Amino acid sequence: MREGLVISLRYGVYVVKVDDQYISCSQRGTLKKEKRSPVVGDKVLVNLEENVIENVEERKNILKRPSIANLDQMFIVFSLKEPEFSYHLAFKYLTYANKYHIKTILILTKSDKDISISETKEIVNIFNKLNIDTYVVSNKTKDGLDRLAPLFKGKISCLVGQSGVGKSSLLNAIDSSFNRGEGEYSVSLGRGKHETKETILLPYQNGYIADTPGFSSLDLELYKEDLAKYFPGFTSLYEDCYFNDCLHISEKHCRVKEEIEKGNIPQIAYQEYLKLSMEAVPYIKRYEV
Ligand SMILES: Nc1nc2c(ncn2[C@@H]2O[C@H](COP(=O)(O)OP(=O)(O)OP(=O)(O)O)[C@@H](O)[C@H]2O)c(=O)[nH]1
Ligand SMILES: [Mg+2]
Ligand SMILES: [Zn+2]
Repeated sequence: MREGLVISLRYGVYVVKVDDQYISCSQRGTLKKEKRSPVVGDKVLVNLEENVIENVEERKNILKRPSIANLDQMFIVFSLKEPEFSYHLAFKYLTYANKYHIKTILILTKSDKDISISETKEIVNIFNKLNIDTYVVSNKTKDGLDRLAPLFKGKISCLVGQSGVGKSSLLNAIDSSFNRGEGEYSVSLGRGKHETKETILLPYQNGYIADTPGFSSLDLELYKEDLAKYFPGFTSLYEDCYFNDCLHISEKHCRVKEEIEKGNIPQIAYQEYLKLSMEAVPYIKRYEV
């Protein structure tokens, strides 16, 4: 039995990296039966006589979307144009990562396109105020990538974001040998064409970076309670609200609202919070009907 790292999964076939070799494997039936199937990023034990994954090591964390384990950090990628930047989606992704206790960094791509510098600065300021590091880059001119690339060193990272924002292009821009397929942005659809089909870990500077398929924000499962607790900037305040199930909307003695009134949490963030909270269902509802 040998230790390996799951690099990718497609149609039930796992690619596992054992030392410097990439081996195609299946999983032992009992793993599937016991709902312990390996995912990308898992450390596994491989039986090299049968090319079968026999066991999965304990995980540091596991995400549902994208399906990946043991992440050190998540880079949430948005383009400034084509597709347009969306606060709504950005806050949704950030809350989702916070729910899984994964460190987040925001990347804004396509800075070479015709966009207003003041608008970009405003976006960066709002996220900086919430202590979220934000990088503005161009995968075309490589502007800004010299500051970003060192962050991947020695870590397991993943790039997430809508189709067409430039996740695969970013990887090609930092290392052309990745040779990732780049898709087209469709003006008529208002999105990319889902070029990347599977999550894959790519070795980079003693770490790994996962390229992932763009997915719809509807795939991010968030309940009202998750938003109240894990929305950027809320986590450290939540416990000091008077009600322990405070949703920070109309409750009295709410710490979150105090910080908003003081201007310590940007208004635009709170507006997006209210919209996301309206869209979400309460966790308890799951058990009704
Ligand atoms: N001008 C400009 N175009 C970019 C930049 N980054 C990506 N693009 C273009 O945007 C399109 C989509 O890029 P991809 O890298 O395929 O996007 P993706 O996020 O990997 O998309 P999926 O794999 O579908 O999820 C391609 O036509 C790229 O050439 C950038 O910084 N500037
Ligand atoms: Mg891609
Ligand atoms: Zn509150």
